[in-house]
Amino acid sequence: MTVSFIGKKSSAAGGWGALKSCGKRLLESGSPLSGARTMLKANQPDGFDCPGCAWGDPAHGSSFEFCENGVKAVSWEATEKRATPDFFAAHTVSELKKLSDYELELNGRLTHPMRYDVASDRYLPVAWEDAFAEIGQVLKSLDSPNRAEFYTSGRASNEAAYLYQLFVRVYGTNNFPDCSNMCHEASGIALKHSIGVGKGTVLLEDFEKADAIFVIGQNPGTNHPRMLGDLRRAAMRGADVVVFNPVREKGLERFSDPQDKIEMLRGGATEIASHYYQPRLGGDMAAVRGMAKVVFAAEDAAVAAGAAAVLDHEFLTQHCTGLADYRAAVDATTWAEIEDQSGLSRADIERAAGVYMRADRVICTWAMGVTQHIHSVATIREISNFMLLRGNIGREGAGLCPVRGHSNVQGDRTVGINEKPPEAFLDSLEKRFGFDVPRQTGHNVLAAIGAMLDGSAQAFIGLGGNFARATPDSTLVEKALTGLKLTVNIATKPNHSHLMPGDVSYILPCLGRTEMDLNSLGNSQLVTVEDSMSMVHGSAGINRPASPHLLSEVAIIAGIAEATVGNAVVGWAALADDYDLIRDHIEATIPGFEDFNTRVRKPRGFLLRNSASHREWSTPTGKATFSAVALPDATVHQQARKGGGRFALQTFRSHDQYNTTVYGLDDRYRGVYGERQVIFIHPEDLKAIGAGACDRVDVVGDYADGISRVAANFRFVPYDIPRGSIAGYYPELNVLVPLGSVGEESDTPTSKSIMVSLRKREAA
Ligand SMILES: Nc1nc2c(c(=O)[nH]1)N[C@H]1C(S)=C(S)[C@@H](COP(=O)(O)OP(=O)(O)OC[C@H]3O[C@@H](n4cnc5c(=O)[nH]c(N)nc54)[C@H](O)[C@@H]3O)O[C@H]1N2
Ligand SMILES: Nc1nc2c(c(=O)[nH]1)N[C@H]1C(S)=C(S)[C@@H](COP(=O)(O)OP(=O)(O)OC[C@H]3O[C@@H](n4cnc5c(=O)[nH]c(N)nc54)[C@H](O)[C@@H]3O)O[C@H]1N2
Ligand SMILES: [Mo]
Repeated sequence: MTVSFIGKKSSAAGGWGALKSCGKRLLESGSPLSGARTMLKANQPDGFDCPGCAWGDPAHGSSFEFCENGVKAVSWEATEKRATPDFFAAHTVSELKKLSDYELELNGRLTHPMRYDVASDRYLPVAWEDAFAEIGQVLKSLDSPNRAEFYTSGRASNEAAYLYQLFVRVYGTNNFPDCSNMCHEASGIALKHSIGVGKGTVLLEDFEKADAIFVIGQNPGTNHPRMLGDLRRAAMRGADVVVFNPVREKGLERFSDPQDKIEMLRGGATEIASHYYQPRLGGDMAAVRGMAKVVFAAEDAAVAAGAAAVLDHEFLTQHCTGLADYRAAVDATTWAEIEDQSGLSRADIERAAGVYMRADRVICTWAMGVTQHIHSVATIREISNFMLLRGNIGREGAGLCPVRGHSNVQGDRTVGINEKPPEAFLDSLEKRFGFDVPRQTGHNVLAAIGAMLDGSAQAFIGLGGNFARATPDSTLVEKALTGLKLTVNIATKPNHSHLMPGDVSYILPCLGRTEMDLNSLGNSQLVTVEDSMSMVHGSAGINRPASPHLLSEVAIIAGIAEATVGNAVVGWAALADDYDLIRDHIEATIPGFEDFNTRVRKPRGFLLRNSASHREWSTPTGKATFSAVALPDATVHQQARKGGGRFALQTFRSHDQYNTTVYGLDDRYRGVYGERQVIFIHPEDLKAIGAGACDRVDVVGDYADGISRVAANFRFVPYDIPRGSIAGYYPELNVLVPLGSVGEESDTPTSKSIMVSLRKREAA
C-alpha cells in the first residue's frame, strides 16, 4: 500500500475537488435542499437505486456511499427547472435544434405529454388518452409489426422493461434495439461462448479478497466512482491494481476518498494503480495474449525445473476445453506482432504477467475501452482464456467483471429486452399468456437504423435514452428518424432525439427514479433493478414528481399497449396499478426470480444465480471454452499508421456528462475547463503535424464509403496518450463513427476505433 501526502491542493481524483463539484452541481440544479435530502436516500435499502452507474452496493455497513457523479445524476433529475408547454410554445423545433445537448437538457424536466405540430413547427400539449389513442392507431395501421422499432435505454426498471417486451411481443415483433447494443454487447456474446453465461462472475465481496485486479479499458474515476472506493481499499491492503489504458486517467492513479475523514483532512490520497500500461487503441488482445505467452513460458520452465506448476491443471482438466488449440495459437503469435499491436514492450508485458502469476486470486474488470472495437468479442474471449489458465473463474476473490453502464442495463436484458430471445423464454411467455409469440430474430440498433434508412421501418418508440445522439453517423440517423410515420420518446428531459420528428411525433414525460410512484390507492410502488454483480434490489422514489401530469414508465407502456393490442391477452391497467403483479409474471417466466416479491423487499435484495460462478458451464460442451484465434490482421492504430496523416480516434466521456447528458463543460481530472470541442493528442504528434496547442482543427472521417464526415472546429489538448492514438468526447464526435464500422459478431459501433485525419483550420 502506498499513501501519498501531497498537500491539500491534491492532484488526486475525488477529494475536496469532488465535494466542491457536488455542492456546485446541487446549487446549479436549483434544488440544493431537496437534492441533498435525495442523495441521502440513494442506494440505501429503503430509498431508490442511484440512476448513475451499475456498480454494486456494499453488503455490510449502512453507510451512504458518497459519489460525486451519483450526486450529479440525482440532482440533474431532481432539478427544479421545468420544460413546460410555455417553453415549447416559445421555441420552434428548428430553433431548439441549434442548442447544444447541454443547453437543451438544461431546460429541465418535461411536464406534459407533447405532440408535434408540423404547421407551427412546435410541440403542443396533448391529453394522455389522445396520445395513446393516436400512437395505437398508427402502430395498428402498419402492415407488419416488424415495421416498428422499440428502443430501450438501460435506465428502465425491470418492471417497465418486462411490461414493454410483453407488449411488443403481443404486438408481434422482436425488434428490440437496445443501448446495450452500443455498450457491453461484446461482453455478453464473448462470455456466453467462453463460460456459458453473458454476465460477470464476481460479487463486490470478491474485491475484498483479490490479490490482483486488472482494470482494462475503463475509467472508473469518472464513470464508476464507487468502484474507486473498492479499488482503493484493495490497494490499501496491498493488492495490485494493474491498469491497461492508453490514456493516463487520474482516477486510476490516485484517489482521495471523500468518505475518509482522515485522508480528507490530511489532504492525502491513495495510489490506486500499482502498474499502469498504456496500450495503443485496440491493442488489448495482443497485450493479453502476450501475458498468456509469458504464463505458458513460465509453465514450461517450471516443468523443466521440476518446480510447482504455474497453470491450474486440475481446473483445466476438469473444467475446460480447447487449451491445446489455444496454446498453439499463442505459440504462433510472435513477440514482434504482440509488441507492435499492443504498443507495449515485452518487458512491460512480462511484468504484468508476473503480477498475474504471483496472485492467488485475480479479478479482471473491463468496460468500453474493450467493448467498442472491431475485435472486441475476440479480445474478451482472450481475457477469459487468460483467466482460465490459473483457474481464476468461479472461486472466491477471483473472476470476470464486465462493469456495466446504465444502472439497469443488465436487468433489462435479463427480463427480455433482447432481439434474439432464448427459445425457453419465448416458450414460457407463450405458456403463461397464451399468445403466439414472435420467433423471428428482431432488430438490434444497427439493423433498426438500416431498416429506417431503407424505408422498411416506419415507427420508433424510445423507452428512455437519446437514440439519435447515442448512435453513429448522427446525420444519417436524423434523416432516418424524420422519415418515419411515428416517433415516440418516453423521457424525463428534452433531448435532440425529440427534435427529429416523424409524421406523427410525441414526447411522453415520465417519472424519474428519484420520484414517488403512487398507484390508485395512493400506495408507493416499488421497482427493481439488477447491478453489475447480478444483485436484484428494490428502488422506490422519495421526491414529489416534477409535475402532476407525469406518468410512470410502466403506466405509459400500459397506456400504449392497451390502445394498440387491447386487453384480450393481458389486462394492462391492472398491472400498471400493482407492480407486484408484474413481478409475479417475471417470477413465472424467468428462472432465478423465485419468491420475487418477498425477496426484493429484503435489504440489498437477492443474487441472481450465475452458473459460471459455481463452475457450471452452460456451453455446448459443458465446459469453459478456450478460443484460439489469431490476433487481428491490423488494429485501427496499425491501419492509421500506414500513412496519410491518419489517426486512430476514440470517443470517451468527460467527467461532467452522463452519456449524451452533459452536466457541465469541465473535465476536471483531465484539466479541461469550459469546453468540449477538444482533441487529446501526444505532444510529439502535434509537432509532427506542425500544429500548436492553440490551433484549431476539423476532424475528418477517413473511410472510403463516399460519405463525408466532419466534426468541425476542435482545439488540441496535448496529453499523455500513445502516439498515433487520439481521443475526444462522445456525443460531439458521433458524426465521425460510420454506421458500417461495427464489432465482429457484436454489431457494436466502433466508438473507440475510428479512423480520422486532422485538417487545420485557417485562423479566423
Ligand atoms: N458519470 C458517468 N457515469 C457513467 C456514464 C457516464 O457517461 N457518466 N456512462 C455509463 C455507461 S452507459 C457506461 S457504458 C459506462 C462507461 O464507462 P467507461 O467504459 O469507463 O467509459 P468511457 O469514458 O467510454 O471510457 C473508456 C475508457 O477506456 C479507455 N480506452 C479507450 N480505448 C481503449 C483501448 O483500446 N484499450 C484500453 N485498454 N483502453 C481504452 C479510455 O481511455 C477510457 O479511459 O459508464 C457508466 N457510468
Ligand atoms: N461515440 C460514442 N457513442 C456512444 C458511446 C461511446 O462511448 N462513444 N457509448 C454508448 C453507450 S455505452 C451507451 S449505453 C449509449 C447510451 O445511449 P442512451 O441510453 O440512448 O442515451 P442516454 O444519454 O443515456 O439517454 C439520455 C436521455 O434519457 C432520458 N432519461 C433519463 N432518465 C430517464 C428515465 O428515468 N426514464 C426515461 N424514460 N428516460 C430517461 C433523458 O430524457 C435523457 O435525455 O450510447 C452509446 N454511444
Ligand atoms: Mo453504456
